[in-house]
Amino acid sequence: MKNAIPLFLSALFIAFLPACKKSQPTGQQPQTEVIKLTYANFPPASTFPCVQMERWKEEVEKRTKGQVEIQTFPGGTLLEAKDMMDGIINNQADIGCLCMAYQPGRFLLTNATSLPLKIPNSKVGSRVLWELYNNYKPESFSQVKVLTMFTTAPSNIMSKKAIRTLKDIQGLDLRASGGAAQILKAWGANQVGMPMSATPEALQKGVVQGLFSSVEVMKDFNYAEMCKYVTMTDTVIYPFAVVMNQKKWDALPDSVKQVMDELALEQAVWTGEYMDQHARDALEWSKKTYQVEVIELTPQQKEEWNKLLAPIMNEWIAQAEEKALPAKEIVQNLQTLIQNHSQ
Ligand code: DTR
Repeated sequence: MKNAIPLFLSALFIAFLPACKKSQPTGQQPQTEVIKLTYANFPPASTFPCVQMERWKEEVEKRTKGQVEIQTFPGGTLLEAKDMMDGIINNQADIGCLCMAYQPGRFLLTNATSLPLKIPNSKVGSRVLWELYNNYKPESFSQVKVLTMFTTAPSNIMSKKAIRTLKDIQGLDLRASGGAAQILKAWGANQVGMPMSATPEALQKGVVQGLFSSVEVMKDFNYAEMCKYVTMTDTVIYPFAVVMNQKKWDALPDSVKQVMDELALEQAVWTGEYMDQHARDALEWSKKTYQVEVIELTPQQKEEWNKLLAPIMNEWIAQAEEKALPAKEIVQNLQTLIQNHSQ
């Protein structure tokens, strides 16, 4: 009986030893949990929206030292083009990349970047769009966290038949979306609207005779095989956004939020530079690989084509004023931003 108490205490100590060990790792930092996020995109993996997605993923994983892991879903495997915004709001994916032109009314303010304002390239376009968004913080993005924005390079006509004059484009079935669609109509084409992801089939089946977009798609979608002509109009850009579910964003540690916020403008510029270079490369590749003919318009022709676009601006202003937006001020702001960033 005399030894019972120390014996009992030693048994108790031995029993609790493993538990103590678990809660006090010797000299180790407590392991932070890995944050796993999903990122949805609508076009195939080889296209520029997905190339920028992979770059952003890599940078975030590197800069958070592995605290964040991002699983990417290209090709509409998680969310399709037009479902992107609602899919992110409803948390079907944590992050999503969307093309604003596919829902022109929904993203009216930022789609002003698709007006014929002569944005010279994607780098300028991306900076202008990001600044415009930050200046006005449009209602259409109020339910999500915006991680970055960027634009395409200016649009050109890729077609199965040569388009050398305005006469050649009359009544031709050409594909475009959003602001660019208005431009095709103004030139007299029969504009057919659909997201880029639906275009390869439409071209193959002959539903459309060509499309209006930045020309990197000649290579990335192999359109050069079917579209043997590119008419250089260098008109409007298409704006894109990368958005995140608000609750998922709110739950992130401040250090991770800081990494993503610091990456926003850098990513816009990176994507702009990538797009501009890739558009040039794709055109060269198309000429070499499929003997694509690049048709340049004369300065007089350019003037004639541009003249037809004047009413588009007034239509957008009327539409925006109807929604109580300071439309003229927005256009002025855009013009200033384009000028500043083009220098
Ligand atoms: N020009 C727009 C957007 C766009 C340009 N290149 C790609 C590649 C993949 C998806 C979309 C886009 C368009 O015509 O849809």
